[in-house]
Amino acid sequence: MTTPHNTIPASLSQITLMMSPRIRRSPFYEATVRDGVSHFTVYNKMLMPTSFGNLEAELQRLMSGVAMWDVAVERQVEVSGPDADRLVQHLSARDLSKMRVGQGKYVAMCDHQGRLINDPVLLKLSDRYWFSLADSDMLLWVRAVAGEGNFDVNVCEPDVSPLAIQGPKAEDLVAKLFGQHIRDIKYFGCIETNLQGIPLVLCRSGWSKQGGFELFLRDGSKGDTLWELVKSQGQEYGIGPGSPNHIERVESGLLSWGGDTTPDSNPFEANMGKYVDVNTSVNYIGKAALQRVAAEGPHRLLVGLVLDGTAPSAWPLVERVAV
Ligand code: THG
Repeated sequence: MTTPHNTIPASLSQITLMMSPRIRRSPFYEATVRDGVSHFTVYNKMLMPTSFGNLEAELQRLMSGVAMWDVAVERQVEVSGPDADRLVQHLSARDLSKMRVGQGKYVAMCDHQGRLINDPVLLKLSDRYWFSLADSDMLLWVRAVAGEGNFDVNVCEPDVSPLAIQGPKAEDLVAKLFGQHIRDIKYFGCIETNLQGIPLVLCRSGWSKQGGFELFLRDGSKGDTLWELVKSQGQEYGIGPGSPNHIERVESGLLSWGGDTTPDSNPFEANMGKYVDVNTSVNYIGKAALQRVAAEGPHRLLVGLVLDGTAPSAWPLVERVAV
């Protein structure tokens, strides 16, 4: 794996030079710099840590301990108001008629030709929905669709920033922070709560298959406090900083929209077919096109390959390139 071309050198002076509203900082940014972030990428026009300088240790923590990730780049598009249910269904290629408050669902958002334009986790809260997005400009899309269809809704990007706690020891840490009741939260289940007065939504989710939760911080001014709280309570479990890990997610078969997909991919090609409902009475954008793809079968398919053999130990995980 070579260093991606959009990786930014971690020296603070170089980062500061690049700062503008075009590249936003996460509420956890200062904390990640203090904790030694070495690489960033840009996702949803925001800096996302991609390494803290030791990918082997970061993978090890994820697989056998617990890791904390600044994933504030998973921006939310919030939909509320009288027509929220109807608009959210119209935007999602999945039957949401049985979705209850406190549930999350992985949904394909498609355009009218059935192209996959985002693959968010959709959360249904007591009075609003959040599309927790992958890396594409969905605020524009959702507002345009709402406006063109005269939906009576409010659509915004709220001050919400997820912090992921992932790994086999994540549940113990989250139970220590919030109480034993969190062990009953089902996969993608979410509750509106707080941690020492910091407002957040706690969800059993995260972009790994090692188990864990995401803390959706609802007040960006508390990012530093939340980071330090999780870090200090996690010491006994050996917590350390990390980031969405591409070794683990490839081995676990988790989709990276824009990484594994092209602008023309449909959800069947991307192995999201099991989350797409074509035989349903509900209507949504792209349904007719997706019914055609489902009937014909996809023309190409994203597959995983297992390379059988041992890599020479001299192969570095990351190759440094001059910038
Ligand atoms: N959490 C939150 N927001 C996110 C992500 C996240 N936004 C960006 C990105 N990740 C969205 N993409 C995915 C891709 C896969 C999964 C979640 C979000 C995922 N998939 C499982 C699978 O495919 O096996 C489970 C799906 C299911 O069983 O319903 O978890 O991680 N907040």
